Amino acid sequence: MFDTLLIANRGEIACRIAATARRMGLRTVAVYSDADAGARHVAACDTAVRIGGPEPASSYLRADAILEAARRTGAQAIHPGYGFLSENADFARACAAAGMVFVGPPADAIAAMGSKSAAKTLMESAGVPLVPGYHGNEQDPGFLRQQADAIGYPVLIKASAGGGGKGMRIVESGEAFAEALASCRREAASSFGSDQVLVERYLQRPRHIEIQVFADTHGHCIHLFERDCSVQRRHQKVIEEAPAPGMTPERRQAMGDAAVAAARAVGYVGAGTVEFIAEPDGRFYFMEMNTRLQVEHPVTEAITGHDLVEWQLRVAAGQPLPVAQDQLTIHGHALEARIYAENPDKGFLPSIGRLDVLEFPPHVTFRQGPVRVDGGVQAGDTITPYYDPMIAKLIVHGEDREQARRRMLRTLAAIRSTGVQTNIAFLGRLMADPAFAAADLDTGLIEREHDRLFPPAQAIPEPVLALAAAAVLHADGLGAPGDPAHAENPWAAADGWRISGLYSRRIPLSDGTRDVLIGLERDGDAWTLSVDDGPAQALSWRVDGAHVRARLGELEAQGEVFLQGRRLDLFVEGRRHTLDWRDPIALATGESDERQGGLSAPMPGKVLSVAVAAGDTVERGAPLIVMEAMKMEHTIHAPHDGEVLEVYFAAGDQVQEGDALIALGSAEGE
Ligand code: MV4
Repeated sequence: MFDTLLIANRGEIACRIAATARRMGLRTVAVYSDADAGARHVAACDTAVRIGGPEPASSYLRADAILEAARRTGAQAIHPGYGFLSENADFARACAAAGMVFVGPPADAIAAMGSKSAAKTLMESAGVPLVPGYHGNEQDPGFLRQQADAIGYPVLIKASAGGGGKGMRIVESGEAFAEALASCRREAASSFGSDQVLVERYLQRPRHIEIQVFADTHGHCIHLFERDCSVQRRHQKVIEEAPAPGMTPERRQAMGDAAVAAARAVGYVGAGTVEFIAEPDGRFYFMEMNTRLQVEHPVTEAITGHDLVEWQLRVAAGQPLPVAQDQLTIHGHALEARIYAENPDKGFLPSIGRLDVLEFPPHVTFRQGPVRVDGGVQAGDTITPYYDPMIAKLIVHGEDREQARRRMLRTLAAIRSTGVQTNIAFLGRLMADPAFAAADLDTGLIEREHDRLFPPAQAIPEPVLALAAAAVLHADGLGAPGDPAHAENPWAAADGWRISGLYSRRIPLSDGTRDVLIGLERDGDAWTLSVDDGPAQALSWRVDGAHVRARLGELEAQGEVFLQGRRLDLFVEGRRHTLDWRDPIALATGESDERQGGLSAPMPGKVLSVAVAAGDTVERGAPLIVMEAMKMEHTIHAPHDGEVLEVYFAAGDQVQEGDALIALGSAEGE
């Protein structure tokens, strides 16, 4: 076994690899970019080397800088994690050329699985089942149309060099084929540099079932059962689980055998995943092979009891696999949920900013157990636009699926995070969804359950308002006067008035969709609260740290409240409510924050198109600029009616976070 391992990655996976390497007694080397100098993965390793700027292209994707870091620190092995250089055959070769062990498969195996159509040809000859279709080199449109007719519609045209759902076209009929082919070719050429396509029968509601395989350099190749990753949105996995609900021993054996045959056909070594799509009747077809460790590997670790990173390191050091196929069994059921800094109500737009609070309940551990969290960020860290905005993965293990599901629900409700938007509430709704609970899984689940998963905004519940008022009055020093923080406290009652024992103040709050005005009155020791000038109800409260109890009339409420600047995060009955204190000065003048006239970039990115020019008059809500940030499109809309005074950027321009994009004059006086 080598004694020093360099981890050529960041975040959650770098922390996870470091934990196993250290447990095995290895020295660990982290690499980091300028955006990551204070990151958890740096602290988790014995040594750390800076490799460049915040953009992946100038750091985590730089093979030269990583190899130099390995040489300087005396590392003999490099673990690429996932993403970045993990499936880069040239990097695997460069490691070997530099005398380093690449913790992954042989470069030729990576390359063999890199082209979807070549991989399918190879799999066909290895006896691995494929979706009926054509994946050869003949690309004449007439020929491909004949193939599609023979397959039967609907068919799917896919870019041979594609993957992850990009460059695919569903074709419903022969008449629509030529146009779809041309459009798929154009996208394939511009996205992947090759316009080669393949044509397959289109499965309407497939399940995504993948098999974890492992091979060593001694000729052993085994599988560690399946994972079901059907719950996805736009080809991003959301929930993964093992075993797959409804799997029979016979089907498991057939899929496991096919996956091992696939791995053997390319001379595989190390950890890999063979991805299949499956039909409701259980028929399954090879899709692609991922030649690396996967994000969702912890569910397999949970049900098998083995540490897959330890196996990777042993195999890379030339040791045989620690167990044979017949020594593996499945224990219970595991679920993984990916927690992201993103806004499900805005098309899952990444949410950039400082993670002010991040607390997991005490039953959570950072290693294998009933509730495991794998994370790469901690409270105080910033979610930047440079990397995937994952906060953590939550992995629960139960005796059966229902126990695991309940554990997941309970744990999600007990996470405290503030500062960025997260998908935690969405994950909770997904876990509670009847179709998910009944394991009625396929890749269309999130879309089909849309109305249940994206409920319309509700009025802010009264208990939440009572707790908000209590927390504000408490922070305001009512009960703790003379607090030195008081002067800086935006919640301080600048707008209150006192005459003898009487005191009154109004707190304007907004949850982003609704505004509410809390009215508070004090007479001696007695307080009342009214909502939007409705009837006053008696209010009393007690505060213990973040924990607040309040009584409003007959209503008893309790929860945790975090105050940060003008923002109030309340965790009540398993749900987070974020309320902003609306600026009373802006309210008084009828100006909201956006009405200052400037419209700024919410995050760094590129301007894709500009819909307006100086001199145009626009109505509130009109699209002004489309930008691309974090691989997603984001449209900037007019916050109010007005005249475009100036446009500061053109299509193709790079913009920084906070850059003013457009000056919009107010509509008044026109
Ligand atoms: C398919 C398919 C239906 N029929 N192929 C999407 C990404 C790539 N890995 C393969 N994908 C699909 N290929 C045929 N012939 C449906 C999908 C698909 C999908 C597959 C796995 C997981 C999620 C998916 C979501 C939409 C479409």
